[in-house]
Amino acid sequence: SGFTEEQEALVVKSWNSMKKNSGELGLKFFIKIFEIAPSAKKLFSFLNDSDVPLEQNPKLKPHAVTVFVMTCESAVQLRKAGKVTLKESSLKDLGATHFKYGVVDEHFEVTKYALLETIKEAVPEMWSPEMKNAWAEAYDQLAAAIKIEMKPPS
Ligand code: HEM
Ligand code: ISQ
Repeated sequence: SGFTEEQEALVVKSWNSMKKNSGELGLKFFIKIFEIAPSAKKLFSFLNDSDVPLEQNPKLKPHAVTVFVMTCESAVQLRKAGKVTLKESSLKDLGATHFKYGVVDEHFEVTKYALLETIKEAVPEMWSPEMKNAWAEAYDQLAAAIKIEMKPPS
């Protein structure tokens, strides 16, 4: 039961194969989110504050890559500890930031779908139902941990 060593290996293996193209991957990830939920663009201050086209925005790729890296780390934590073990202070910060920018449950769903689609297209030769489940579980648990802290800062 819980998150297995095999599941962790599926996530880590696919991430190791994807990360050399992480910039391109991050851009694709963002574009997928905005295709499904165009209004989500408004949430990101660094896109609104900028005059350059989306794909040239210097902050876009590093931001998107962070979500991949954190989901991969979540997989490692779930296997080791059975839960997401981000520092409480960083979870509080993440929760407060996402609350402040108006992120809601539907955004988490769209982002999950876009993440899985992006991985499927990046490593088609590795992709399997088991790999999809492993990434989905790691993402869901990370998202749940963030959502618990999504409230006004106290
Ligand atoms: C900011 C991670 C889900 C929208 C951030 C930051 C991180 C992060 C690390 C930077 C925090 C900071 O600057 O203090 C994650 C992870 C997610 C997730 C790991 C899922 C497990 C989402 C979703 C949305 C979203 C679903 C909405 C589509 C934003 C926005 C910001 C942000 C709008 C602030 C960007 C800005 O500075 O303008 N996220 N995020 N995030 N995230 Fe997420
Ligand atoms: C969520 N939070 C921060 C950055 C992101 C980049 C791409 C997709 C989702 C994100």
